[in-house]
Amino acid sequence: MMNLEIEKQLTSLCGKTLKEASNQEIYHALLLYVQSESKKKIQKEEGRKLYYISAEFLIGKLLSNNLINLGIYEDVKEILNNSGKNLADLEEMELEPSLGNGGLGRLAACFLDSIATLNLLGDGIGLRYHFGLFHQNFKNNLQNETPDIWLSDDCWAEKTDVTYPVMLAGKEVKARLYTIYVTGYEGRTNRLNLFDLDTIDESIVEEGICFDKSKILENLTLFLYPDDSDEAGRLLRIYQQYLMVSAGAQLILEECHKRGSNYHDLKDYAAIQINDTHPSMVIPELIRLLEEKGIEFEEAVEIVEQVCAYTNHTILSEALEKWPVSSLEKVVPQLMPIIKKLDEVARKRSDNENTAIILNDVVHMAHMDIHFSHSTNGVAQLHTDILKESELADFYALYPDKFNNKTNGITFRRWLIACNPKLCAFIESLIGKGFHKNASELEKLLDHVNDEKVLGELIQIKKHNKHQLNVWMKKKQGIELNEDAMFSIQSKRLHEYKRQQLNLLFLIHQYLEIKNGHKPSVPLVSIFGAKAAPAYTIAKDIIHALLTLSNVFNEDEAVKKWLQIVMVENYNVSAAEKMIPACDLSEQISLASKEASGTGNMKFMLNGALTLGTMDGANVEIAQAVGNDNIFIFGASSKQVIERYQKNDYCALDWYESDPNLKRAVDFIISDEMLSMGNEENLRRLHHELIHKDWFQTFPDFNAYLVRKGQAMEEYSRDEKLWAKKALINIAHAGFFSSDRTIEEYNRDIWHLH
Ligand code: 26V
Repeated sequence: MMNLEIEKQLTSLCGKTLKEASNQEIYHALLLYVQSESKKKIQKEEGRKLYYISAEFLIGKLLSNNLINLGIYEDVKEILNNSGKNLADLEEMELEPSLGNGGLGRLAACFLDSIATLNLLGDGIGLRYHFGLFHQNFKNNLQNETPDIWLSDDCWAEKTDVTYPVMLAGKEVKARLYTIYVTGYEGRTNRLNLFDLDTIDESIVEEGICFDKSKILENLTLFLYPDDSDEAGRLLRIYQQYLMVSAGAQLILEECHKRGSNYHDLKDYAAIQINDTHPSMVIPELIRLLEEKGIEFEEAVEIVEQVCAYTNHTILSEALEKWPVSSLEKVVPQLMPIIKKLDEVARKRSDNENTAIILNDVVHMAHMDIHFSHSTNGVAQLHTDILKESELADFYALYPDKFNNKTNGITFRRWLIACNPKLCAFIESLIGKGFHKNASELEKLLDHVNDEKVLGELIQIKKHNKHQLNVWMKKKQGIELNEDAMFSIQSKRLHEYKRQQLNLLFLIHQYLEIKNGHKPSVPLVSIFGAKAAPAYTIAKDIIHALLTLSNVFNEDEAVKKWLQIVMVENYNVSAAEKMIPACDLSEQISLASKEASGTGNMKFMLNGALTLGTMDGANVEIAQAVGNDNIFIFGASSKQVIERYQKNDYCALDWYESDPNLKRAVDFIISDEMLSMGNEENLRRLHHELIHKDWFQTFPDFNAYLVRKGQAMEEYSRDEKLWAKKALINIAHAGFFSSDRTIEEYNRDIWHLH
């Protein structure tokens, strides 16, 4: 019945039968159909409403996800099959919106899914970038960047005729609202509100991702996070952020007013979550707008503090935004008097200079957030503890009640149901479908961990997923994977603190051991997915070294069978959906204390990979959940690392000189083999950086990493059933890492919706 109705609608939208229609026409019809079905699930707005403001929403492709959430995925698949069409082909046609850099943006997308699924009233506010995070390709073993195109006629973002005036550097521009409907799993529909200017000109893009940064009206939303290594780039970021928060704040006030707010009671109508410091200007902007409505400064400050809450996503000081007063004076002169008054208020609240907002003519955005919001949260227990004990200790002393932890989570709809249909169906056959909405039900799997048949099936599913990844890689990059090998995957942004270079040193060590006749217990395919920021030289050198090493292995017939490095080009959400289900060993090897949470770690665990990791971020909570027998932990603790930084006595050269294995691996980077296939400049720079800086302390953890990874490989090769049992235990304990749980906690402790 359902099928007939859907088919009728699709046929009418195509204007011809599905058999006759092209894939493009069917895709378009499906988009319209899904949008109209989603709109039917918009509910009346009652009570307080959440606004999640974020410069990034890494939503990924939407077609399958929306079909799943609307409960019509299987129906549509069948209808298409009956007409000789294939849903997977249509999925391939969708251009992926990569409107985020990594974890922070993906988290925002998972949260929108969970908010709608839990039937909570909450919209996102962000920017409609014309190009997402750059497209990465490899040429001569180097990363190249080109624009990432996602806008087309078949785009999920609907243009509206709603606009808001925004003053940028004294000139008024018109921010236009675009809407993407966000439908929860068997839940309500909310909105993702994205702002843009009509004046953007895509033709000003020059070579690669370069463009004239001075033409603000033409380039403001052209790219996600332009390079901020020069003044124009930094200014552009302020322009972007202000466009988002000013239009967003006007939308919030307008909506609340329409629903009956007199502004004095704004807290009864709105909760605003500030995702990192990118949207922090919403605080002074709201105060400015409330003053325009006739509210006194003191009361406006009070209202904003009741409404706003702030999430911190990193302790890395270079990532905490601080804007020169002179830049803000230029772009947002209307905000500076307010920020100065807020600084005075802050200085009255505490005479500790460290908690001031303006220091040496620089505005500390995070400081403003903590003073003038009612909640500051970290994103994993360890991260929150570090914020309280060290990074933000002065603020914690001032506002102990504002601080709280909200351990990140992921949506199981995308990261299990959609990306791993075989595993999902198998779990359903064992414990039913309850876990779709109640993730803790996965614990029922614990009843099956000693069932040989179940473990056998789990092994088959992993084999199938590895095969699928192989097929995909062959098609995409012409690379063939050894399916009988263990697949270890490290996929995340390339950053020294995440330590892809530690993995590189391991691979070199393994290679040299094989050359010396010491075969590993199992062949290893080491897969990477990682984009380096275009201006991040060392990160690019690490990519170069990995690609070059991969060539060295491939050229060596004896080694090739045992060791393979695969760099997946342009790692994005779609690539992650293919890679994660195929993983045996999940590499989460950041320097302890540096990774605020990580969310890839959760995705891998849910898909039956075992974690090889440091006691960092949410790894700590994963270890607690699964127990030490079911995870491979290694390396220095966050306490040791923090102490080393405090003492400032870490000397990479000492470690290098005192460990022959380490020295051998590091020096291989500039060996004849490497230099004959790679660039001397890149390789020498990396070698030098490691020996003389190694800022993220890979050397002290090198041996522990070798040993632990060796153990993991040995266990994997010795007893596949035992490995599968451990994988099943990981899946069973993944429930805590559902973003539904995270959102329930945000709502319980911060937003108080319903
Ligand atoms: C940004 C930058 C910008 C320039 C210089 C270096 C640098 C280093 C790190 C960052 C990250 C900023 C915030 C962020 O994306 N944090 C990530 O948030 C995720 C979601 O909470 C979390 O899982 C990741 O651990 C955390 O790195």
